[in-house]
Amino acid sequence: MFGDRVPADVGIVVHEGNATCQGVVITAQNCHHSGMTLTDDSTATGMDQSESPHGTRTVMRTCPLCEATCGLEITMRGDEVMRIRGDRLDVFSQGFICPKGSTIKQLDADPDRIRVPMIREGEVWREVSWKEAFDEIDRRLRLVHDAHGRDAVGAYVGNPNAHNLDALLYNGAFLKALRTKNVFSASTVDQMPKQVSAGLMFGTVLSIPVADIDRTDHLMLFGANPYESNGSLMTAPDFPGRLEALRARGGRVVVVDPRRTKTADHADEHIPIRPGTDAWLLLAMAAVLVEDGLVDLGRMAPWVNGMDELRSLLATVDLASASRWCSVPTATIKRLAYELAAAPRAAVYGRIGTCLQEHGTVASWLVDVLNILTANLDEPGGAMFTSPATGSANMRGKGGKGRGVKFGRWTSRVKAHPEVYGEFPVVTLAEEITTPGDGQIRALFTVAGNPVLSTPGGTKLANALDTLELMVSVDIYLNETSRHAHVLLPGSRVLSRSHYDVALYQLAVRNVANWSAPVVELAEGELAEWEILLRLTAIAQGLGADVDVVSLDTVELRAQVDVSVGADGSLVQGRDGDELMAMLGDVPGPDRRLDLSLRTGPYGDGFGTRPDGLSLAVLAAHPHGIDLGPLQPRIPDVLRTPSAMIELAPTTLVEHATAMMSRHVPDVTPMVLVGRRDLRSNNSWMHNLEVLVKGRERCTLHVHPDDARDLGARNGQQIRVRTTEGSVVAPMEMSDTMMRGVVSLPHGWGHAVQGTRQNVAKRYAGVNTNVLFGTDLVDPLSGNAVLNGVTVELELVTDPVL
Ligand SMILES: Nc1nc2c(c(=O)[nH]1)N[C@H]1C(S)=C(S)[C@@H](COP(=O)(O)OP(=O)(O)OC[C@H]3O[C@@H](n4cnc5c(=O)[nH]c(N)nc54)[C@H](O)[C@@H]3O)O[C@H]1N2
Ligand SMILES: Nc1nc2c(c(=O)[nH]1)N[C@H]1C(S)=C(S)[C@@H](COP(=O)(O)OP(=O)(O)OC[C@H]3O[C@@H](n4cnc5c(=O)[nH]c(N)nc54)[C@H](O)[C@@H]3O)O[C@H]1N2
Ligand code: SF4
Ligand SMILES: [Mo]
Repeated sequence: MFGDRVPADVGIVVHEGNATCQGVVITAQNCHHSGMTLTDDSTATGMDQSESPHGTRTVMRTCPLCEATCGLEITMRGDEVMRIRGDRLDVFSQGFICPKGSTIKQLDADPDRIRVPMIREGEVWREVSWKEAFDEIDRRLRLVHDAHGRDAVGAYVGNPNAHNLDALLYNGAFLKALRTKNVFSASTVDQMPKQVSAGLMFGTVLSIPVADIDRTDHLMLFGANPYESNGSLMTAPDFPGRLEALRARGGRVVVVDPRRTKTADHADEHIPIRPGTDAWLLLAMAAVLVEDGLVDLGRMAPWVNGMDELRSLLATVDLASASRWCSVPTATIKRLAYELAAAPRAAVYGRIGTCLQEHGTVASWLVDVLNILTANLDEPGGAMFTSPATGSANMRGKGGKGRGVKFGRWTSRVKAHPEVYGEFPVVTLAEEITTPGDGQIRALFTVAGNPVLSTPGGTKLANALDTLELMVSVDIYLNETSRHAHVLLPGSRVLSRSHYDVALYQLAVRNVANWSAPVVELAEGELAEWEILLRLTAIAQGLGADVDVVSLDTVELRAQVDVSVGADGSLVQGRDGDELMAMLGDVPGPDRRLDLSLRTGPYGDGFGTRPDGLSLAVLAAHPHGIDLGPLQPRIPDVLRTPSAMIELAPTTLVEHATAMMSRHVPDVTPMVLVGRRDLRSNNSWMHNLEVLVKGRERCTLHVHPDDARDLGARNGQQIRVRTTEGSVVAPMEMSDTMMRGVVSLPHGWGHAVQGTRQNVAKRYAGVNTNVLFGTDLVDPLSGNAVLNGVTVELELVTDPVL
């Protein structure tokens, strides 16, 4: 049955003629690019690489581990990774690499990585064939569907999906095939607030302006620490180097964070802020701009809707109480506003610190309000929209106007959370599993996610997972979440996949395109991740476990071709679908889908109508990527709002901000907890690599020295952190980087759990900070969990047993 598997490494036919194309002129319908810079290099790609005398070969590959999309130069001997270093010729990252980039070698070789499908019976895992695994899923899913209907099946999609071409191109169909309302993802413990504010203001889910970091004079970062995270919702390889260059050319960097982070240490100014109060600071700054006549809408003036509503809101802002909320002096607030207005080119950027809080959507909105009020939106050196080569809803069709976004089209069963972009907040997952009634979740798929460690109420969720009639995990580890599965399907080896950052290039600080060929073939018994997902799709559709997925893939591709051919204004409008199918080839998998979207995309070759345009073949001939140039102004074409305007003051946001301001400033400020990231870590899942976790302990509680003194605690002593939801005990690390009254514990730890197969992670277990958070605390506008600024009690643990 599975003999029909075709290795994913033979997909691309490189057309010789394209290999030397230079200075391609773009005639994209909604962008004004001058041309592509091609670093032409015929030391070709992936599998085609010629062997050296030592039997090694060197291949280029984009790192799939974080959002920075660094180019890697990988030396292989046969099937084995010998060495990984930064690709100095990569058009975007130019050789930059962080300590994680090279650990794909260790990840690939990790003996704990799951390679064979497994079925769990009680506590015992049995290795099975793919056929048995899919048959078992099909059988049990049918039982659940027949007895309880479609909504009895849920799905949780985790972060690595955003870095995996197979998942990016095949998950959507799988989720759709499930025909369930119960879809959850890591987005609601991450960036959902920004997606909501961007959707409301500009009309699509990823119309998120990024700071034009390479040209700006003044950058304000709220709740982001790119020196550790390498950036997020802003794809900028070597973010630290770009910040340093900004300062070297005389620019200014200001960091707003309750902790004096490494990024703050390298900035011109650090503004400590009380966690969860960014919305007050941002509102106050906007109010100063209006009050003092500093507003300049610049080129945006004709495109801005809602200035009067915004003015009315800002007129109610009381600077003094805003200052008391956020602990930033009024004089500083004023100065920050004046500096922002005075800088020739400035950008405000907010990230996880501004999202994982009750006012996350309002804060995310206000970040862009400041960009607009200071004439920095859509201007070089300001906050700009990327023009990616593929995948972007704001590059498709006729620009300037659209349907906009709608939320709350349906609500969750137990707590009536509104749907946002088709998903429910993950905080509600456990109760949707445990609360009896119609629509109760009885089967769950997790795809590359570890919600037991990553989402609030981890213990509750773990217990809930044990009550499921069917749980299927597609994962590379048997970990804190997948150990609850009945069937574990191993995700494929990273190096066996091709790679293209369909998602992250939509938020890049330059327009770039880079495709990586698979480096190794799938071994006997391995299945490509796209094929796993497609087979699950077929099962969910009721087609059974034995479907010919290759034919199914072709049918789906044909449907996509037909959409393109039928679309008004498409580059291939009216063309013969058979002809395009023939040009896409007959090798199934993500590459021909990508090829279709590249060729019909804004820089595409239109299957011959624009011979100098992009196609997969062109990318294949440019293993270091293609630079499509600096960001370009895109207003009004980028807009997809029904009004054809930028919505500066969406009603729900104004209402939330108004309600927020009616609250009284608390007299006493309790001790609160925030998270943090460490350069050598990656959420919950790279802790099984000794090379990353060895050395000093990372899962420590950072406490300001004065707070430590009040506790009577010395460095290294164990502290119990308690909330109404739970408690953990972690060693204290005294740190004057902390604001007083704020402590910090990283997430993704807590590996001392029975029944997992992560031998290294178990030795560096740490504790799960997410057991401290309740599942009722959300930003109501986005459903995002509140994981920063939560009240905690601290206690020195004197009992040595604990
Ligand atoms: N308290 C607190 N909690 C947080 C955060 C915080 O700041 N504070 N941050 C949140 C954020 S931003 C995020 S994105 C979430 C992440 O939440 P999740 O996505 O749920 O968690 P990860 O730790 O990224 O887990 C990724 C899973 O994918 C698996 N995996 C890795 N590579 C592959 C692959 O190639 N194929 C397959 N099939 N599986 C793979 C890993 O083994 C792991 O099980 O955590 C959130 N949780
Ligand atoms: N090394 C490493 N890199 C990663 C990851 C990782 O786990 N490790 N995860 C990746 C993922 S999934 C994501 S989403 C990105 C996240 O990327 P970033 O957003 O840069 O993430 P952090 O480094 O957690 O920085 C968030 C900062 O917000 C601060 N903060 C907390 N609460 C508040 C608040 O209320 N207001 C303000 N202003 N600041 C606050 C914290 O102190 C912290 O310094 O990183 C990605 N990159
Ligand atoms: S910064 Fe991110 S993309 Fe770059 S090497 Fe490190 S993990 Fe990979
Ligand atoms: Mo994230």
